[in-house]
Amino acid sequence: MLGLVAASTLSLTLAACGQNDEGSGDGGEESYDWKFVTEEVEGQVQYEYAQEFADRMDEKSDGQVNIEVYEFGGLGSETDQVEQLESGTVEMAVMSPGFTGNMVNEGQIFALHFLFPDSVEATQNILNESEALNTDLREKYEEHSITPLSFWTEGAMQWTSSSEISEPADFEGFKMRTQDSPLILESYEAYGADPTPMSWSELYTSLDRGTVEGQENPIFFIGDASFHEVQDYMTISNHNNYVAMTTVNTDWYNELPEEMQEMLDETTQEMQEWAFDEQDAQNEEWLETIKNDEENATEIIELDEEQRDAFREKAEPVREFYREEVSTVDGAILDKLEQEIEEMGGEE
Ligand code: 6CS
Repeated sequence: MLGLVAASTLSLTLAACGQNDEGSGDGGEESYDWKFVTEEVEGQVQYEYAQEFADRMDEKSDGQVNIEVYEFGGLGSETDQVEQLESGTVEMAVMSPGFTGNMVNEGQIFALHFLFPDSVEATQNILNESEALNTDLREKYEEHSITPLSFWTEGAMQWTSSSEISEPADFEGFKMRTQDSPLILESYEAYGADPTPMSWSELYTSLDRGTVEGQENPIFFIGDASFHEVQDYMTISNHNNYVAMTTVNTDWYNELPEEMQEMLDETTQEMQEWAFDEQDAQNEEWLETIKNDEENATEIIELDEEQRDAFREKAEPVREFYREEVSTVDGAILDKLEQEIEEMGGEE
């Protein structure tokens, strides 16, 4: 009887780690079945990232680790996925901080416009090296059972719209779709816009019907999700970088055997370069495709520095709002990040 209790306790513990004692790996070794959910679909950066991650883990572990990758949609909305990771229903997720905006206040730091350098490469270096993000912000997420193992860019963000946007006044009363984060709303209110949070699964139809008039995203996503088909303008504003996080459930991760944790960490680090190259190639390719799509002509407006400065000026007070109204540590993480950006900043 005791043996039975002990055995079932062990298998419960193992199941909680996505770990099977029966083992399908070589020589009867333990095997691991993990779920990895993404906010994007096949072909898009997050999904391809997770698939590559799964392949590398499979190879390194000699088939012991089996990661099932989920496209966006199958497991609910982006915020549903945040809850699934938090509760441990899924072990791994690529997550955008915008969808944790109502949970991890400090994570909204990525909503601040004109914070990171203009160069995507310099931004990625900061995401790799920053202690403010990789230590301090990570701890804030861990209070909610979410461990961000890495931060990586999916490219510079641009605006698409049904009317021209080249100066802040063009945003006056403009119905802007955003992710569900109070600071993203604040950022667009600072330009005079009327922001509405919604899942991207509803965005094509909402743009088509005029429920919203514009949105922000990296170019690959604008093209792959066909938003340019239902928009007339794309403004190259580079007002922010789209940052994604590779996240794991904190308790699950902490309870993994050491060698599995190391394999995960090592793969996460290797994938930083892969992700950079993937977004770079996809963003470049989609820019050409959008430019050459004569059936769905999109007017591309490239903002010059003076025009960007006008937006930068309006965006500046949002940092104070973050410090005073959003941050639970009086903006300490932002202060540190600003200093790191200054030190590592790049092109200026
Ligand atoms: O705009 C969005 O909500 C989506 N954009 C990207 C680049 N990835 C997933 C996210 O949900």
